[in-house]
Amino acid sequence: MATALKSLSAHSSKNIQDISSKKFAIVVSEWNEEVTEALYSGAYQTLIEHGAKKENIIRKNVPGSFELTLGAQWCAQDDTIDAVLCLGCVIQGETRHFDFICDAVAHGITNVGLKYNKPVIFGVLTPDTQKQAMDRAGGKHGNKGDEAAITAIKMLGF
Ligand code: DLZ
Repeated sequence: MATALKSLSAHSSKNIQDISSKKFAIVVSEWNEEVTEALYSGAYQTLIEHGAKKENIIRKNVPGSFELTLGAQWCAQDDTIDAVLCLGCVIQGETRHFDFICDAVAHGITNVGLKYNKPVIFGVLTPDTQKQAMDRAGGKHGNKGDEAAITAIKMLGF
């Protein structure tokens, strides 16, 4: 598995620009809350460490990852928002629900970014187990929230 080899929190310094005037929206799914709160902490801290101002980071919650797309759209349509980070965790269950949610949110988030012509970042974990999720939410494989924040910063420096 790719993330077993590379920490999600590791990144190069290429395309890291001044983000002190940039405004970010972070949309957080409430499902698997222990995981998504850890993703949020990682994303928020990474933006702050790279120079974002607290007042320029807004947080919005949605019930589940399926709703990340609409939450992202409501944020992206605000002209003052420069980038949107979508944070969620869909854990594989016994039914096909997992596939439907993952497909919908991946396509939905992609489309919002293309429609509003701004970075809309896929910070969604899709593990088989809660343990794999925690390993990627500040555990031994880093934090997907950090990766989402760095990705947003790098896309703003494109
Ligand atoms: C229904 C559901 C299930 C079974 N599993 C998850 C999950 O692992 N992660 C997640 O973020 N959301 C899950 N949901 C909720 C859906 O994303 C969505 O909120 C509901 O289907 C209502 O549209």
